[in-house]
Amino acid sequence: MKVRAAVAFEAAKPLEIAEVDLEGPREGEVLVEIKATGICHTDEFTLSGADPEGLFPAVLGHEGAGVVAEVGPGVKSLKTGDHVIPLYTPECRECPSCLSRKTNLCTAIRATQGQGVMPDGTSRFSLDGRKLHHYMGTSTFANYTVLPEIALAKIREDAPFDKVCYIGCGVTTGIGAVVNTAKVEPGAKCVVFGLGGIGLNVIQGLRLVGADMIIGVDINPAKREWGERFGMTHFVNPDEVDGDLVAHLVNMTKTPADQIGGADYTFDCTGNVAVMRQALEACHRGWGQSIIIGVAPAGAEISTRPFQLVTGRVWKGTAFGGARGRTDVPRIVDWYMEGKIEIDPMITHTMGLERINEGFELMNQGKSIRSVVVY
Ligand code: NAD
Ligand code: 022
Ligand code: ZN
Repeated sequence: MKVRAAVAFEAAKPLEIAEVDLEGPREGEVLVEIKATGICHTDEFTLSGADPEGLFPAVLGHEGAGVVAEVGPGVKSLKTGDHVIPLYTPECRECPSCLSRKTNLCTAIRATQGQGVMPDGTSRFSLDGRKLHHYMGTSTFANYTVLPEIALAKIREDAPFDKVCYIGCGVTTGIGAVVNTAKVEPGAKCVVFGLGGIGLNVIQGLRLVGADMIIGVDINPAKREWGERFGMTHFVNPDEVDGDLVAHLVNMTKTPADQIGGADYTFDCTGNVAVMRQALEACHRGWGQSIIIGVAPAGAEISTRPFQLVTGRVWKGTAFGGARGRTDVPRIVDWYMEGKIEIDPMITHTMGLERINEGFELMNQGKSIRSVVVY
């Protein structure tokens, strides 16, 4: 069939809207009509050419929501008309990783997903007979896409596509980092570095679980208001701190009863390795945990003195908020529909596919929290 897609033909060039060919679903695959998709940093990371594993030409996009249009042979858990969110971290429930219950990083289709093809090694997308690569197993920058059944979460039908698409990456990553990875308890003192589309979701996750102190750190003063909107209790602009930022944060968390100070949990939502070090070192001696969410530039390294870990601070990372997509994503959609979490105010821009490059510009200039393309 002919579908409308924003195609990344080569690195560092704008996306081009084109009519491309999409083959129907094969064994275990599902054709989905994408209704809306968010634009996220990883799409830009790949499009810019900075991603050493980026493949071109490709149909990018990994933050979508839509409706099942057709199921291939052997598909049991989905039917035509079901509402779904694509998962760049699938959940097969059969591989050693899924069975371990210790990680959400399903390995069932990992190799082919990284190679930009379906699990059988071929692509469903082409243009004038030339193969186009899939991206993160999702390719949501097209009004129809094909995915493996295990890479789709079935969601309730009253959820608005133009909002819940954000649950396909940013919302689940931020809230999941709090709930699944850190397992933050009520009363905790927390610091969130970087108040963008991820950090604001960490903040609302911390509010949800009843954290006491939610300190937001951002070099952009406009983020104070944004943080407060979602539950931040204190704001620190590193450029306005006299002296050392880490010492300042540790001081803020001190009490008469605890003169050591430090956060119970910190979150890096910047992708900057210098910030990652600050986030670890702002943790409380003996138990503080720092969660790395930000994706650093290719080849970047983190460092700290081992003493920081010897004295009980813990460094952790998280992919997709540690969420098992088919199990956890429908619950997060419920939380949104029940008013337990907010999404609408974070979607600062909505546009048609023909203006998708403007969405990338807004993100690159730091002018948006989230842009959503509606088909
Ligand atoms: P964003 O650009 O919207 O937000 C980043 C924020 O960090 C901005 O507000 C910026 O002002 C602030 N910042 C930059 N440098 C800073 C510094 N030195 N100190 C304090 N604040 C600083 O980005 P986002 O959409 O929120 O994404 C954040 C990161 O999370 C990215 O690296 C993204 O790739 C990553 N991410 C990871 C996962 C995962 O599964 N691990 C999923 C989604 C996104
Ligand atoms: C999404 N991300 C950043 C912004 N939006 C993002 C990027 C990478 C990962 C997660 C979220 C990630 C962490 C660990 C891995 N990935 C490796 C997983 C594994 O090897 O099992 C990751 C993922 C998908 C892809 C590449 C890296 C891909 O499909 N190309 C989950
Ligand atoms: Zn993303």
